[in-house]
Amino acid sequence: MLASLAPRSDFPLLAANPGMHYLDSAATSQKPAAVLNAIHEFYATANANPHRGAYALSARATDLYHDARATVARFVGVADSDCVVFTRGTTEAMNLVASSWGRANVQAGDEIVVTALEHHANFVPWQQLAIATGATLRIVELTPQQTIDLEQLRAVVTTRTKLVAITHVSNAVGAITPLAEVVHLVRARSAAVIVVDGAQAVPHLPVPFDALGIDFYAFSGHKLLAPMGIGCLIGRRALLESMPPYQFGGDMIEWVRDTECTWNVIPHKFEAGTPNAADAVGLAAAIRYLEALGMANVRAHEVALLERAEERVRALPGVTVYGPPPAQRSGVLSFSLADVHPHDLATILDQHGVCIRAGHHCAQPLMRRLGVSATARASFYVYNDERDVDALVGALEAAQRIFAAD
Ligand code: C6P
Repeated sequence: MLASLAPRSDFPLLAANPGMHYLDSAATSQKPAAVLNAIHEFYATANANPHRGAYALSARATDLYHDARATVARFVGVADSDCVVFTRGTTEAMNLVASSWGRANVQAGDEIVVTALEHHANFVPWQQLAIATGATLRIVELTPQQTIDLEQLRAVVTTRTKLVAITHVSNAVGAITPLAEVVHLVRARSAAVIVVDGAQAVPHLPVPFDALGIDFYAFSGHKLLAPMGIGCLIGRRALLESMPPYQFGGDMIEWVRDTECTWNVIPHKFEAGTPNAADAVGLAAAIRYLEALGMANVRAHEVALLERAEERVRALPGVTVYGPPPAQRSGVLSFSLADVHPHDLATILDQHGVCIRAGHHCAQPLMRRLGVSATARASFYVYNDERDVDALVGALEAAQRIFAAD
């Protein structure tokens, strides 16, 4: 019996629901008490508006916010913590780059490269930027195992390419992109800026931003045990410094004159308004929790669970599993069951206490290429164990019996 990596008792929601098999961590993860307590502690002992007060309480809030940024920088391999911009999540980070860097640098005749594997958050901002600027959107197709076709990428990237937007890990099928190869290939052909969607990677894999040599990287806290509403854009200093602000208001200015403004330094230039300091502190607590587990252990645990789940799910009649083999995926098992609509399947599984996501997973370009409108997706994380796999398989068998009787 494969035990969970993190004790279920660390997670109040799971502890309160012993019969629940939560297999939807790719949508959002459950939160350990350590994270909930850190947020409570911020409001109970340090609540003041960061960067605004001359009094000690405000200085404490500012310090905690600053420490949270330093913790993120350490976790994702960024030496210069000023290059970490807090956002609401991956979606806002991508929109920031598209609106700020994109509007300032992309024009008619340029090309923007995306892939057919992208979540809408890393597809629609670039599609809309292309429409607004007259640039051409080029879409890299996939291999039969739903990984990015690197030969296609090689063919599509040229000196006209201004930006390449690519996912580190697919949310819909879990495929991991070999980023080092992508960077090598893009750099050899163009001066394009490389933007990476790390929403499904940072919770599961060690991510060394500086060593990867990419330009922008985005992720969401809520998928790595942290609260919703906090995430990050990481960028190279020179790029961030060259970019115009994305939103205007408090904290992002240096001087405001009647007819013009000058801007604060990075990262503040991109953090207009009162920051989400409490959730940044929660994100730092989540990172410390994951660091204590060890990211190599997190990865090994997920692969072990995924291999067991996949072997047993594949053995069921009428099952199609999407994506490459488990060793090339994060903790995602995306599948369909003969003629059963994934939404019906998810509803039956819910009656057995098994929570999975069914739908297009905000990846409609991929679904179109798969020739389906939706898939069922089970996703594993540190609190899952083999009993969750047993429950998933048992519930799928029950669903098959119901549909066979119809
Ligand atoms: N994917 C899923 O169930 P936000 O909503 O900004 O935190 O993250 C958006 C996002 C961007 N990229 C990838 C690869 C993602 O997986 C997500 C969020 C969830 O797959 C909700 S649609």
